[in-house]
Amino acid sequence: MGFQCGLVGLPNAGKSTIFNAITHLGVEASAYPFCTIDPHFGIVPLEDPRLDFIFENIGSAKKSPTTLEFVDIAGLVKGASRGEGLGNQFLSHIGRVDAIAQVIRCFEDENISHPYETLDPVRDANDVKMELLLKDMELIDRRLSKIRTAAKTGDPASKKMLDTLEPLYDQVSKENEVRSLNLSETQLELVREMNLLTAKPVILIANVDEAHLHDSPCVCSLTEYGTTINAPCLPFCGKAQAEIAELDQADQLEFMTAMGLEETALQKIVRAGYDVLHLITFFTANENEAHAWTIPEGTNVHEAAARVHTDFKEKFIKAEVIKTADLKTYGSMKVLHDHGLIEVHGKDYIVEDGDLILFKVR
Ligand SMILES: Nc1nc2c(ncn2[C@@H]2O[C@H](COP(=O)(O)OP(=O)(O)OP(=O)(O)O)[C@@H](O)[C@H]2O)c(=O)[nH]1
Ligand SMILES: [Mg+2]
Repeated sequence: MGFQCGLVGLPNAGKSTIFNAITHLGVEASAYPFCTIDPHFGIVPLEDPRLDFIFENIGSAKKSPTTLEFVDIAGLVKGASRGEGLGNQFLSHIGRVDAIAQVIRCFEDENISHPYETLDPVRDANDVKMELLLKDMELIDRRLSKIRTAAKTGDPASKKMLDTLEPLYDQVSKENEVRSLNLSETQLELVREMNLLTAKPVILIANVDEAHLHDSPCVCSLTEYGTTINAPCLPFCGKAQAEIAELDQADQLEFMTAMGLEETALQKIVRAGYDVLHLITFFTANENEAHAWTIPEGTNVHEAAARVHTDFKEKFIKAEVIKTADLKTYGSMKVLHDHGLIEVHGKDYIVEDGDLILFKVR
C-alpha cells in the first residue's frame, strides 16, 4: 500500500524537471508543451533522523526508510475537462493519486513558451483548480443522471444516493472544492469511491529560478493564494535542482551551497506530501533491519501489523511499544525495560507517530 503524489500543472510549468530533481530518474523534460504524455512513476525515500538513531542504537545491519511515490502527469490546459490539449484521458491519472502537488511556473524564460505568454502564478493555479472542479461536476452529474430515474420510481437506495449527491453537486458548481466541505460520513464514502479530484489534498510547488528563490513576488502571491485553499506553498528551483541531481553525490552539496540552494528543499516536498496525506511513521527494528513504515493517522496496531507482514495480522498476540524519544532519553532497550517503560498493547491501540513496535505473534 504505497501512497502516491501526482505532479499536476500547465504545460511547461516544470513538472518533469521537478520529477527528475526529486527522483533522479532523468525522464524527458523539454521546452515544447505537452512533452509528457504517459505518466512516469518514481519512489522517493523520506529521510527521518529517528530511523537513523534507531538503526545506530539497535545496531541493525540494514536501514529501510519509508517512501512516497511521485507521478509525473501530462500538462493540463484550460478546457481539459472538455477535451482541450491532451484532453480528458489524463485527468483519470490524477484520479488515481492520493495527493496533488501542483507545479506552478514562477520562472521567466522567453525560450520556453507559456500557454498565456505572461507570468501569473495565481491565474495558472486557479485555472488548474477550475478544470479539476469541472471534471468533478461532470463525474457527479453523470452519476446523478444514472440514478434519477430509479429514484423517481421510488428505489430507496437511489433516493438516498440522490440526497447525498445533489448537495455535493450544488457546492462544487459554486466552485467549492470537495476537500473544503463539511461532509457527512455517507458523502465521504461516496467521494472516496468516486475518486473526486478536488477531494484530494494539495501542495503548491512554486517553480522559481535560483536568482529569485528568496525574493520572488510570485512565491508571495502563491503562498497567500495557498492559504485561501488550505494548501502549503513550497518554493523550489526545479531546473537547478534537476541539474544537481545529475551530478555525483559527492559534488551535489558543494554545488547546492554555491548556488544558494537549500539542501533540504527536496525532502521538504516529500515531507509536505506526507503531511497533507495525514500519514505517520512507525518503526520496527532488530539486528537485521531497522525499518520505517507508513500508515494513515488513526490506524490501530492490528492493521499496522499487516503492513509489516500479512501473517502478523492473523497471528497477532500483542505489541510492545517503545517511544523513540524514551529510547533517546534512556539510551537502551534494556534500561527502558528495567524502568517499565515498554508499553504492552492489544489490537485496538492506535499507533502514534514515532512508535517503535515489537510485534508478538503466534
Ligand atoms: N529557466 C528555467 N527553466 C525551467 C525551470 N524549470 C523547468 N524549466 C524548463 O522548462 C521546460 C519545460 O519543463 P518540463 O519539466 O518539461 O515541463 P512540464 O511541466 O513537464 O511540461 P509538459 O510535460 O509539457 O506538461 C524545460 O526546457 C525545462 O528545462 C526553471 O526553474 N527555470
Ligand atoms: Mg512533463
